[in-house]
Amino acid sequence: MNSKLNIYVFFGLLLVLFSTCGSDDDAPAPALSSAKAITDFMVDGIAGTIDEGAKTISAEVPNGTDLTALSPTVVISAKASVSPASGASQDFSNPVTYTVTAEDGSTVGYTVTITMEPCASPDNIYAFTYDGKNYEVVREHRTWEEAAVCAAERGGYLAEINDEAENTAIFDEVLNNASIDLSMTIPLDGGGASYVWIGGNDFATEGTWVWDGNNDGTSAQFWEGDFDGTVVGGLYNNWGDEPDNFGGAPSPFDGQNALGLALTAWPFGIAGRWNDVNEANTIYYVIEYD
Ligand SMILES: [Ca+2]
Ligand SMILES: [Ca+2]
Ligand SMILES: [Ca+2]
Repeated sequence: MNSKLNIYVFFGLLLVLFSTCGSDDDAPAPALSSAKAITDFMVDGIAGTIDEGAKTISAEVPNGTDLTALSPTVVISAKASVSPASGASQDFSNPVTYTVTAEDGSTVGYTVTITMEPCASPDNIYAFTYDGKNYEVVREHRTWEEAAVCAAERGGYLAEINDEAENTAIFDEVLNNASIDLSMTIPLDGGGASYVWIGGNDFATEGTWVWDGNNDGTSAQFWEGDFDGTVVGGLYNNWGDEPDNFGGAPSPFDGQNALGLALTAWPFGIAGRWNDVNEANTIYYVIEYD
């Protein structure tokens, strides 16, 4: 092929190119997409409920989840973008707005609210009032500390029994009205009896019994010592022949440091009396509210 022919071919190709471009200019420009929806929202494997009309998304995560660092997966319309990005860690202590930007630049905000499941299911709660105060019996298995944490989360504290009338009222409600299966709330070291947690413990110092039903470390001492011990501050107690810190050192068991209200008799006390039992037992509990 000579050089002259090469030039013809070159200009011929240019012509084809320009005519192609010309025909494109005649067609309408393709519209940029305005699609900007969140179509799927997953957090810790839980699907959020999307209300497309209200532009809200809600999800409930298990109790105990750290709401301050969650990284949801966000699926959006094709050609759109989202901020914060899918997979980015966010603090959901308060609702977070996810802004979706369509290809055409238009935007929409979704308000995402993530809440924790309550620590106690409403189905497992029996509520009653006594002397103008509200109480709840929770039929769920918890260690003493877990029970105290839940009591505090609900705005109360594990019951602090201040006199015989309150002890009788709580005992009667738990035993007769709270729909409790007594066989379901028996700690391993309570002499075979059934119990519910109330707000006393001797966690800090063996034998120093305090009321600390919200487990915040601020407490009033009501007893000092073992079953031969003494009342402190004139406060009420209703021990059986307890506390005995059964199983404490030097045995492998680590003693008894949490307060149970007995619902049935045991070798050292009748129903309605108190016993110290190991705090790791998981039994039902009673919350008191001011
Ligand atoms: Ca009380
Ligand atoms: Ca103890
Ligand atoms: Ca005991």
